[in-house]
Amino acid sequence: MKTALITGLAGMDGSHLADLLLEKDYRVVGMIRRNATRNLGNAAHLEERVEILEGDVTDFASVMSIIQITRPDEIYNLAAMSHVHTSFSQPIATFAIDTIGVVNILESVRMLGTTTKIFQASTSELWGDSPPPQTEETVMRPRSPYAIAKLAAHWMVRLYREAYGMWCAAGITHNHESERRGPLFVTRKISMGVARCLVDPNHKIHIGNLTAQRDWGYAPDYVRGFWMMLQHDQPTDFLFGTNEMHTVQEFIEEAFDYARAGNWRERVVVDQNLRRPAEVDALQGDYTKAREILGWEPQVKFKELVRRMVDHDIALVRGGSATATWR
Ligand code: F7E
Repeated sequence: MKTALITGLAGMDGSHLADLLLEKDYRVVGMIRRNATRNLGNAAHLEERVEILEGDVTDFASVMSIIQITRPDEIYNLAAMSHVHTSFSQPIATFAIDTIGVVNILESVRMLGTTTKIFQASTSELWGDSPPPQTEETVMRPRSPYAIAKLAAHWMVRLYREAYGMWCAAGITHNHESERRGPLFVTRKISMGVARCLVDPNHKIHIGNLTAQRDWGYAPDYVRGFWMMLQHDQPTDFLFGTNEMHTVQEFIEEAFDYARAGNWRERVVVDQNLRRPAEVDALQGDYTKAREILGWEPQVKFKELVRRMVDHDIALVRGGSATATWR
């Protein structure tokens, strides 16, 4: 039985990955941040099936001791401050979590001298304003504290691979979403907002900009790619995307059409306060390398993704458990 250590277990990707690895008969250890109250977030349904250890990626001692105690075959570093807009107001915390976090893992494994394979979650935000479509070779021109912190982490992983021959690699993921997505990301904001519009004639959805273009895929497809990367014999970085690009407005239109929620223009308010100090306009991931080397393909594309998220949130609203106003 293989052991996997997942940092960020309670997040969207962490919980989907744990679901996958449990199906594959892994022993799954999840690291979650210390808190006065235990909050497993998206991983609440896994409480009985995974080992939960409290620790923080920014704290070298806890990272080192968790790796030493659990002796994982594979580490998936998914813990991050992942909200790009927030990174502008919290650049230092973002650097601590998103850069130092992976260095703590790399250093621990290097010092322990184990053969542990390490997966690092890199991001399409690394490409910033490099024009689409992007590939692994596209020049990286990051445009947020989040992206710059992740870029440093990305290069650290590469450095440890080249300098010390360690098995570590990054998955450079374009936007990926699911029914478990946090409500402050634009897709979930829209799917929850549309569901709310069906039951509340006065509800408005506040959106920062309608024209940004993203390559939106389905998170369970992407975590399958992370696992496939670590089963490959060579450590090398892979891009995960769907090679499609849609505007925020298209996501809104698709969601309103599918939910039959009426004219979206009467419900969406463009709110300048939600604009970022610097925006990344267009991201589209050419995933040829992952397809050719790993045999990876995204199963769920744009329309199906929108439908799944909207269906889920309509069910939540109708069940009465999603009554908050999301902004
Ligand atoms: O924004 C625009 C926003 O916050 C998508 C993270 O997982 O993917 C995610 O980062 C786009 C941007 O995701 C609102 O300006 C308009 O252009 O859903 P998002 P993100 O910033 O692309 C990458 C790959 C990651 O690595 C990140 O960790 O939508 N947008 N109006 C808005 N975005 C938000 N959140 N809220 C708005 O009202």
